[in-house]
Amino acid sequence: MANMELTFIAIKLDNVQHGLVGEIIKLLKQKDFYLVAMKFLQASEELLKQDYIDLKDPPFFPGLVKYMNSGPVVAMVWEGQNVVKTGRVMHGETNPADSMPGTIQGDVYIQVGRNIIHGSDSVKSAEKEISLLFKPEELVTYKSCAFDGIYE
Ligand code: DAT
Ligand code: MG
Repeated sequence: MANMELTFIAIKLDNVQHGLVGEIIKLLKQKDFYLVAMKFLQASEELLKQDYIDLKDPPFFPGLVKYMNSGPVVAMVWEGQNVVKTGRVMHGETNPADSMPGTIQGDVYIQVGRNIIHGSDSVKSAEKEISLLFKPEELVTYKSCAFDGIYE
């Protein structure tokens, strides 16, 4: 099927503390994406530096790594048609102040440096992020009994 993709989505620590993990899973599931892997971890500085390598030059990089390393995240892989793009639309803009109500960033948070959700911005970066966080055998791909009702 065209554009059947995997994306990497991580819910950051503040959101875990605010107890919104279930809400975000509910939204993605309600959209009929499939959850194919999930783990709860405190990402090491090395892992974060690798994941955010493209952002190593801006001045906020050390603060970003420190913030992300300061508590747990729920890391997930979701599957579905155009899930990378749709995941980003549901995520909202990088800066919560630019995000529309109805998006996760738009509904929940205020400051760019303290945002709550990470979603891959391309199929290529999703592949990289998934391989950083998950072994291939940790991805549980399956055909949902609802598949034929969701896709034509
Ligand atoms: P996104 O999280 O929308 O994919 P990004 O990949 O450009 O955005 O940035 C990753 C994280 O870096 C973002 O969640 C928060 C932080 N960040 C980005 N731009 C920032 C800025 N101007 N000031 C402070 N932190 C920033
Ligand atoms: Mg990004």
